[in-house]
Amino acid sequence: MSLKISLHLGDITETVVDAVVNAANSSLLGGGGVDGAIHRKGGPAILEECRKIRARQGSCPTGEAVITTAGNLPATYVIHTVGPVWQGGNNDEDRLLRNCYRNSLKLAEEQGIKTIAFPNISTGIYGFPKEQAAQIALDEVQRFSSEVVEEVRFVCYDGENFRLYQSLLAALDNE
Ligand code: AR6
Repeated sequence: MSLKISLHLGDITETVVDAVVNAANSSLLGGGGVDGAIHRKGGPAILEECRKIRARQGSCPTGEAVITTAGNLPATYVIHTVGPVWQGGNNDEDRLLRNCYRNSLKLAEEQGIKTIAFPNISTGIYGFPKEQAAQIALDEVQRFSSEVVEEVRFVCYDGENFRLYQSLLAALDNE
């Protein structure tokens, strides 16, 4: 079945879903942006599980995803995925960003997750052009068919991303 898509403007750390996705870095040890916010509000239990994952598998490659508890967040899980750093567009950035969405959704499916919220991966500190990133995100979610995952919520923190998603979603509705 295809997934229901919804759009919100706000802070993903306040989102009530089964899993929120974190735009992490490959160290999995936290950082700024949404990663910083998730670790700050979620508390030390998230970092503790990230450290265990690192001890098991080493760092998380770009485009891959891992799952931990959500600690004190209202969500149950955090799926940490590592977006590509924008380097001009000729370094496989599109494919790697697609992998982030696809691998996060696959992991959600494996864990029996019904509702999942994504931030706008790579469009902050990592500098990915916002419109291109939004098209990739929507396209990957539309391609993903699941008997488990029911709803994907895009949580935009800035108005520019929110308006981009609004117009792309409106165009889809009119197709
Ligand atoms: N809720 C939802 N979205 C947010 C929040 C929030 N609380 N805070 C920021 N955003 P970024 P990246 C949006 O920079 O570009 C970290 O240091 C933000 O407006 O968080 O993938 C990691 O450790 C933007 O649209 O992630 C990595 O080193 C989006 O989240 C690096 O940043 C992504 O911005 C990853 O960079």
